[in-house]
Amino acid sequence: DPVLSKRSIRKFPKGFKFGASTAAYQIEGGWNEDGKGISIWDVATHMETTPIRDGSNGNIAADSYHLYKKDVEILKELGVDFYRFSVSWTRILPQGFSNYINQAGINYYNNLINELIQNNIVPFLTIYHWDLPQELQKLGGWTNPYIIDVFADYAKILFDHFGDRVKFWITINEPKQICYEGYGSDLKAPLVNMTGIAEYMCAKNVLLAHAKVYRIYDEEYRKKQNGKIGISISCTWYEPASDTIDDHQAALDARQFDWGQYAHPIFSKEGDFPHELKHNVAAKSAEQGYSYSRLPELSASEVAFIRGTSDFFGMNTYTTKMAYRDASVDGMFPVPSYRDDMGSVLVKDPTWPQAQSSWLQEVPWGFHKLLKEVNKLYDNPPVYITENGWSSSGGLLDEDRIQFLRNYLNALLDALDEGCNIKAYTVWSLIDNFEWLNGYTEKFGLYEVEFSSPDRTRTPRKSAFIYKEIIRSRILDPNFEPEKYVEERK
Ligand code: PNW
Repeated sequence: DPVLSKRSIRKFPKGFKFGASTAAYQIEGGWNEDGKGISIWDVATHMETTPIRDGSNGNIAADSYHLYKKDVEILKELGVDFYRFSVSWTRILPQGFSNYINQAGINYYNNLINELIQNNIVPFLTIYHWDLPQELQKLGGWTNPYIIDVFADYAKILFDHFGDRVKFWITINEPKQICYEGYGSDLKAPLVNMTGIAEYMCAKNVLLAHAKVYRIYDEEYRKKQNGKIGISISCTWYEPASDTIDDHQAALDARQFDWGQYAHPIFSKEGDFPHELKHNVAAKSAEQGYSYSRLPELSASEVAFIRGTSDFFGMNTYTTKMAYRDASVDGMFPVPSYRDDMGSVLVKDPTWPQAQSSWLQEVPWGFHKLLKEVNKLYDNPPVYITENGWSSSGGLLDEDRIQFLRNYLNALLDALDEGCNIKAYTVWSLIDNFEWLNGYTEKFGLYEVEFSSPDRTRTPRKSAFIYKEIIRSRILDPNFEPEKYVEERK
């Protein structure tokens, strides 16, 4: 195995950046404070029959709305180069629209950004990480093309207020999770659950909204503000379960449905949705009696508008799955559905280390293959790993997270050696937080948060000391042991 054999002390290249990541709804709390409006996650978590595994919500979460200085303190302690956080749309625009700006929301993010800068931490701002204003959901949210202009209005307000100090922007976090999980299933708010239809309508609007915001930044702000702007796409590696032609096609289709759907229109030379997606959805739609493909078309001018609209490839990546295809696929999935359109069966390998999250297994060689594939498909774009991390059930001695972190960074170093243009790595997450439908049952933090305490005390896990040393030394040393934990073991 080319990845694991190189387990020696390795150095990161000059200029490589390290960060940590969070998202507004998952950490802030203050859900109805100081004029904030209601988002689809406020609605989902307050439903009478809760869809959240432990019945919890983000009303207080890690209370970062009040404790942001503590967050900056621990970021400083870790020594990160940058902090990736997201802005709550309804804190700034309570109804979603730009006619009324809530000054308290502007103040909160000004305070956070200024605190970061004072501590030499670069702010990396995600404009949209899933907390859509409920007022816009009433209009259909991301399935209504009206969202494109409304989103652009919101983004301009952020550029106007924060762009003097924020030089790194993510337009949209993880289109697939927004569209497939939110509209094609009930795995995320707004729980629309209309697969085969809604996730594709969403995909087109997300791409156009992203592209519009990129072009506005490029044309109206870049000269003055001199920043970089891109999108974060969640990418799972799909490995053929065997060497048959069918299994290779199953893995390829899975990759193109999962992330090619969003990456190909933006990063490929020819633009547009990938061939596999267009072909499969059109063929299935015709078979099923639809008079047109359930995948909306992108016109030639839309293709051109979307293509090339990202200064870097923002990659959120966690895991790998096996893909196969055989006669058993027939009738396996509902019709119509995204999964039926894809036509691949996706399975876990029980021998891979398993995290607390059911979908998450440690597969460093899959990360390596993913980096190589993105390099090949999209002509070696600059890649920022904008999320990567591991969930546990809790506890401070998180050896499994440390192993994950080291093995994935080792795979990243291999990809760098082989010519991939990877610029930055961001761990998910800085602190334990509200893990969407899984509530507080999965802990992703380098720092533990005591959710039962009104102070929401943040305590470094062992992995925090490991990450801190990696950042300090810019070296991956598999034998490093932090003093505190060496002490504790004696
Ligand atoms: C991300 N996958 O979602 C989100 O951006 C975070 O808000 C979230 O807390 C974190 O990961 C952990 O769940 C993803 O299976 C979840 O490929 C799963 C996948 C991708 C992204």
